[in-house]
Amino acid sequence: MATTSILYDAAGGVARITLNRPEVLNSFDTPMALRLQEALAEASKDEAVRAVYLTGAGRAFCAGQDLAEAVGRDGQDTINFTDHLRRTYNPIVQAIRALPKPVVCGVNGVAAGAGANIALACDIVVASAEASFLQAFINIGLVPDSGGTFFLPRLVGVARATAMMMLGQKIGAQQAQEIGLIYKVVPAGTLEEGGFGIARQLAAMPTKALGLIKKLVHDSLKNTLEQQLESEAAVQQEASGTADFAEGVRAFLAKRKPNFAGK
Ligand code: LHQ
Repeated sequence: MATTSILYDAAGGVARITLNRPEVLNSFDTPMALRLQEALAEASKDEAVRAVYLTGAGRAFCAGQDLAEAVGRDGQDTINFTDHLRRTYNPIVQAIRALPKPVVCGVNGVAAGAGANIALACDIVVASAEASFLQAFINIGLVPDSGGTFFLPRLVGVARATAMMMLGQKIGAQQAQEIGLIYKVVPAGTLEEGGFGIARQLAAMPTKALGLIKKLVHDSLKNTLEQQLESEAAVQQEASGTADFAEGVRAFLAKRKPNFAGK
């Protein structure tokens, strides 16, 4: 398996994962998708990693499926799409959502097709002003996958989601922020500070509680208010058992800055 299509670097509490096939706008072939799964698993199990930062090399974030692999250069189907999704993108989206640590996506350029939806699966999405989001699927006669039909209506409402998926037009980063598709747009050239900086900041925060917030937010999408209140009550008890809660309270009472260990 090629290992360079995904770069992985863990330092200072942050695992930086870089999609790295810039010559094809970081579009995914199967080895790259499998390698991303490995990278996410590594970030999940490494206790020294307290936040993940996902970004792309070169001018794009990710152009989705490598279409040359999907249909072959002669335009003939070479893969079964159901099997392919189950083996590649679905586990990626599920791994991002299940990872008990915050995942920040730094969208450095165009995010299209499955690439856009992998970005939207992340917990905090920061985009460079020159980035864009494109539900490209319809432009080649496909339907959105990799969670697009789940994330988009929830993020921007049914009207905008349907239009984005049906019209297949690029949404600029500024507009993406305005409609609530992403957290924030930062000036071109400042993603390192504005995106990676957020991952670094999160890596010094109470990791267990961050993971629990993520779980509560995701559970809320399928719960009633009553179930969610119960869930909060149970999860709060869990948070109160962490060393970081003890440290947070101690620091507050001593009027000093807390030093969270992520435990
Ligand atoms: C690419 C790609 C690409 C290969 C740019 N593949 N080479 C799941 C299940 C199974 C099968 C199907 O798919 C899926 C999930 C999906 O993701 S389906 C959606 C797949 N993605 C797309 O349809 C997006 C296709 N790309 C584009 O629309 C454009 O390239 C965008 C809008 C992303 C960027 O446009 P430009 O900035 O104008 O760049 P470009 O089009 O000139 O691309 C630069 C190079 O990258 C070019 O190669 P070349 O050799 O001419 O320099 C493209 O062929 C290559 N490339 N996307 N997905």
